[in-house]
Amino acid sequence: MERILVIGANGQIGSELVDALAEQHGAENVIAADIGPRSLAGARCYETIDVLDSKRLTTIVAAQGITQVYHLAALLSVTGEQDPLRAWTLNMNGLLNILEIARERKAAGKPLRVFWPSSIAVFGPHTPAVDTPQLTVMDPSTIYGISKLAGERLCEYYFSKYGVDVRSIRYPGIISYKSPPGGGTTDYAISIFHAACSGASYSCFLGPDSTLPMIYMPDALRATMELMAAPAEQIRVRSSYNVAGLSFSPRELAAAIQKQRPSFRIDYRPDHRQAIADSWPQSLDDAAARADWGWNPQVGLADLVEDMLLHVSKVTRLHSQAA
Ligand code: AKB
Repeated sequence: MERILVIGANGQIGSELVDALAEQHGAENVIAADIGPRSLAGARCYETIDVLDSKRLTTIVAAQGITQVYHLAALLSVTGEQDPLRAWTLNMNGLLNILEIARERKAAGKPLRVFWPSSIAVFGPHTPAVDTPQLTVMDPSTIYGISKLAGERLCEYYFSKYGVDVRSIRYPGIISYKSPPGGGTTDYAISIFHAACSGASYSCFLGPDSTLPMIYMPDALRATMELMAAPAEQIRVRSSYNVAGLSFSPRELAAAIQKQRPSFRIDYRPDHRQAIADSWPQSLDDAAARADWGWNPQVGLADLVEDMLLHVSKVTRLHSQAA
């Protein structure tokens, strides 16, 4: 039986991952944790944790008999640039605290499997932008990307030096409707649906041809859980896996929305986020993830757009009824 701690449970990924894990492992075995009070309804166990507080983390892991940690707390690419020192401290020291606890638990014969998300932000302007390989030039230009690259090296180090069973995915932009994204460069691909569903036009902060790798939340959750469920000997990459979902530009996404909402209008006003997008890949080669643990994306652009429009419309209707 697994006992699972999800740190960053109130965030975009955490809020959905907690439900998916509860379904698989039983709600009583999933402990949701975040720095503030619980922001989502639900009867499962919740702990208030600052991931920088290693003493409290150690106590909770021991007291709850935790066997798996999903450590999702981080500052993303845009919010990271607003306070680089805070981003570095949170992103690096949070990960180090978890890896140290996993090292100690392993030495005590109580191994802890760790999931930690990396990002396409580990790549930079000199990385091949199309079908970006698993192993390639990495010269990130944001503090977020720098912290994720350093984090990848730490994960591999803790695996090869201490045998810590740490696993990771380089998430593309994740598209979802249940909770808002947290300050990233790929957020436009969510805001655009909220504009389309409330009848507004959308002013995009990236240019029309800024193609980026993206993934729909159900695929992202499946990738995360399949990676964590795979036998340890199959996990040959202990830094972080490229995982591709789909790739599209704002122009292509807008056209797909217009097929279903012909009156939807978009204009383009690139701002400071354009430089970040320009330094990231357009598409990823995820052959290693496919070969090692059977990754296979399922959601294409047309299905993603249809599902997002359906669900964001419902949320928009509920909000306007409540107002
Ligand atoms: C961001 O845009 O910062 C994130 C990411 C790609 O890691 N969504």
